[in-house]
Formats: sequence, C-alpha cells, structure tokens
Amino acid sequence: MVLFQLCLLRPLLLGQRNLCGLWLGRESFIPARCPTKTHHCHSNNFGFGHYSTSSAITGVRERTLIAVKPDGVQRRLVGQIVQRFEQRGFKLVGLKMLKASEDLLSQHYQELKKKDFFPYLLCYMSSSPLVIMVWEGHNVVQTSRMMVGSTNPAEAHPGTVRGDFGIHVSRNVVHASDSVEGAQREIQLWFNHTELIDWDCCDHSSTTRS
Ligand code: DAT
Ligand code: MG
Repeated sequence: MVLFQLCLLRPLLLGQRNLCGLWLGRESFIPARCPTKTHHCHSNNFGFGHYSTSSAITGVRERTLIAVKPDGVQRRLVGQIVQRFEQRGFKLVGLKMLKASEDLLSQHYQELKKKDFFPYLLCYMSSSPLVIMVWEGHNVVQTSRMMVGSTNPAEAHPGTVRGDFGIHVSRNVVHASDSVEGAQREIQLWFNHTELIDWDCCDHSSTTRS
C-alpha cells in the first residue's frame, strides 16, 4: 500500500505525465516511465512515448517454448495458434519450421524415455514438420500452459488450444514448456541464441502496464 502510494506520488512530484507503473508481484515492478534518461530509455516510432525496454524489467522477460506439432501443422492451425498468443499480449521472439530428428526429440522429451508410448511419440513428432516458437512476457510459462490446456484433449477445457482442436492425447496439437527451468532448457535445445530476436513492441505500454 505504501509502495503503491509512493509510486503514485513520485511521478506527480517529478512532474511526469504517466502515473503508476504496474505491480506484478514481489519481484516485478514495472515503472511507468524510465527513471533516468539512460541508454535503456528511448522513444519508439509509433507515438507511444518513452518506455523502458523489456531488458530493464525483471520478470517480463520470461520466455517459453511453444511448438505446433505435426497434427497442428497438417491441419493448418499454425495461424490460429500464433494469433492466440499474440492476442494475449505475448511477444514472439523466435520462430522456425523444421522436421525434427528423433535424436533431438529424444532430448526434448528426456523425462518420458521410460514411458511405453515414447517410441510412438518420437515417430509421430518426427513424421512431418513442426513450427517451433519462443514467446516472451510476464508469467508466460504458466499462462501458456493454461492457454494450451490439459495434456489429454478429452480433459482440456473449451477455450484452450487442446480443448478446441484436439481429440486424442497422442495428437494434442501443441507443446508448451511446463516450467521456467524447463523452458530455458528447451529454448537452448531448439534455438541458437542468434535466432532469438530482442525487440521492443510498439504496444508495450498497452500490454504490460495498468
Ligand atoms: P504435456 O505435453 O502436456 O507437457 P507430457 O510432457 O506429459 O505432457 O507428455 C508429452 C507428450 O507426450 C504429450 O503432449 C503427448 C504425449 N503423451 C503423453 N501421455 C501420453 C499417452 N498416455 N499416450 C500417448 N501419448 C502421450
Ligand atoms: Mg511436458
């Protein structure tokens, strides 16, 4: 409460136009404006004024790996799946289409090696192209899991990707990392760092501030 009042008062005292930033939990406060005119602060080209780049904001740079699986690509669902993440306000920082090797998939699904469906999973996932993406934003790992829905589409809620497009657990349309640590491992596995793009959204102030 005290913090809220302080952040509300500070811009007024400093004569700044923007009011309070967004409190996103103990670790993540997004200031309404860049506190100093440092190199982190710059104008964009879209008339949204100054803002801090995401690299200056703790917690907003969380990233996750999302993959449209072979059934999703074959059924031409890539656009609809990308649209859901864009509409939610997340930022696309990496995207590629590829046919994955069983070796790469085996590393990706390393924790499932002992499952009886593992060979079928590798065979299916390597059977045709995947679209692999990295999305960035506040709490993106957990939110993506909610957007994707339960592993078994029969149990996934309507409104989730799997609940809307899936029927069987072995053809559940998308992959989403299940933890921040898992996401970091998977992103490093699928992407070279030069393939990930740091860029500033022109609507940054509309998606990450109150
Ligand atoms: P999730 O993809 O929701 O993280 P997971 O990591 O437990 O689920 O499993 C990875 C994938 O393996 C899952 O998306 C689909 C496949 N799979 C899981 N359980 C299965 C089963 N019982 N039969 C066939 N495929 C299964
Ligand atoms: Mg998983």
